[in-house]
Amino acid sequence: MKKRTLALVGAVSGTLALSACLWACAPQQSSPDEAAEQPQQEQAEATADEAKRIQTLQGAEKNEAANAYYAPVVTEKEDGTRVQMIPNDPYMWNTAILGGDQRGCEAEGCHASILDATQLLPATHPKLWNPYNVDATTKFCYMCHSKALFLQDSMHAIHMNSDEFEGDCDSCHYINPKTGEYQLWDLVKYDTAYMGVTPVANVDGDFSFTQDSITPTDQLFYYWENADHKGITPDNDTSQEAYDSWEIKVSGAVDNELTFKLADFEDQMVERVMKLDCQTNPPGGAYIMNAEVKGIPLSAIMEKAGVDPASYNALHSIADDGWDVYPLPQEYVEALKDDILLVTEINGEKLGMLQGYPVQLWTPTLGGAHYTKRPVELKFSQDEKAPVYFKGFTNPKTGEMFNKPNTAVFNYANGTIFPAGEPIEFEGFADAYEVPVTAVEISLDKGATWTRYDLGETDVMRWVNWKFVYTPEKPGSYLLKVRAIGADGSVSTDPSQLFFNVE
Ligand SMILES: Nc1nc2c(c(=O)[nH]1)N[C@H]1C(S)=C(S)[C@@H](COP(=O)(O)O)O[C@H]1N2
Ligand SMILES: [Mo]
Repeated sequence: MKKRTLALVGAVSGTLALSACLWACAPQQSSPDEAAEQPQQEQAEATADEAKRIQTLQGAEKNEAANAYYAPVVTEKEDGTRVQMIPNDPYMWNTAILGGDQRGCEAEGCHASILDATQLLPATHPKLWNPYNVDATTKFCYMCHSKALFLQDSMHAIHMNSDEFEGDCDSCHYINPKTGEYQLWDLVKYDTAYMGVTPVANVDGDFSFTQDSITPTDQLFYYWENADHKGITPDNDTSQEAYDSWEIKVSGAVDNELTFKLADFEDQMVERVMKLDCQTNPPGGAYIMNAEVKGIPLSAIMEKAGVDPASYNALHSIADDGWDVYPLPQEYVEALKDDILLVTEINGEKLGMLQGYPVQLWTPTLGGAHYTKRPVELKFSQDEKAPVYFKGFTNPKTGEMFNKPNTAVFNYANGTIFPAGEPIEFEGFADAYEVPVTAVEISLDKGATWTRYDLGETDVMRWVNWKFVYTPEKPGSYLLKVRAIGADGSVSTDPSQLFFNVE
């Protein structure tokens, strides 16, 4: 079994794991030359020999050898963070038996990250990245691929038809011993499969929150899907000339059709702090920003064009890439026209190319899909069917909201090793689109108990940025879970989590 051998090589040597990975999973790489392959082969044989030798041992001797050989791997990230992805356990259950290092998308010899994997597909795919260092999971995929272009279909076909993939069902799946259900290993390993996660009931720490914090410009997420859904990231002109000449037409059920330039409304621009929460921000994902924005209120434009509230039921914002996917219903426009902005600056600077330079329509509290980048036309129309707006994503299997309320745990990589006895500052967001978030709840025992932190009244125009300072009492592996409560009584159906270690 080639795959097992590779994985064992990876378990004992990071350098060898890398060369094994290129060989196993990157078809575009030329295969390593004979000379380089030779010592690797020997090493693989040596480690396979040790596994065989352990089988022949008994008692304390076996324990000692197995504990050394199957100890979970600790790696060091570029920034010096030490990371251990698998909890320690006295039976080496997690490694020797379950083979945790050989399972999941980022197993030894497989994908460096699932974000990169999307770019290896034979079709174009929107580029994704992980703002606030929040690890991507397959939940990212599921948000778009649960109603069409089914993930199950594509992932099974691509892996089973691949010359590189040498795994089996167990590589990606976990068969739940209680229900018999095939689950995704990566999504359930800490909750269900692994031993050695220390539970702390009714966890207690220092909780605080703010709605004033601003997403640093280098952490502003971007998402380009384009009207054709092919997701090719554009390379638009970001010159002053492009800004000065940008024209937006106001059309449809208006008294005066007009075309304006951004500078025409310079005097009427306002500044706000507002959030942008992607409609398909996955549970635990950080496709959200809270930014200082400057822009033209829609009400100023509507006044100039002369819009009669009774004459339309939809506002289409049509972009130069054809984006006109999510028109706004009349009631929403009329209620929020002073807050809907044509944004020309974020955090005191002109928009970046990825944010839709020179202008993006901000439709506060709605899903990010409504925030049209590079609009060229605002059309007030009487549509056959009044449009609906999107404020979070429904799980098609359960009918419950996937990401409303939603939270994420920022900054720390999964598996981070912290020093014992020192406070850890966890941080993240909580948001529920147009529903105020009223509480954040934290669990350190896989959701058996939750400690509630009430927020009082919060502003739906902004995110909730929470902080939780916690000092773990003893060394071990832990699983932090965070969920939020909405003013309508809703509770996150899929809490965010961070696996971490203390030594
Ligand atoms: N023209 C255009 N506007 C667009 C999109 C797009 O693909 N094209 N994507 C939408 C989606 S789904 C989101 S979440 C937001 C993301 O905005 P940002 O890139 O500024 O974060 O832009 C929206 N506006
Ligand atoms: Mo989105």
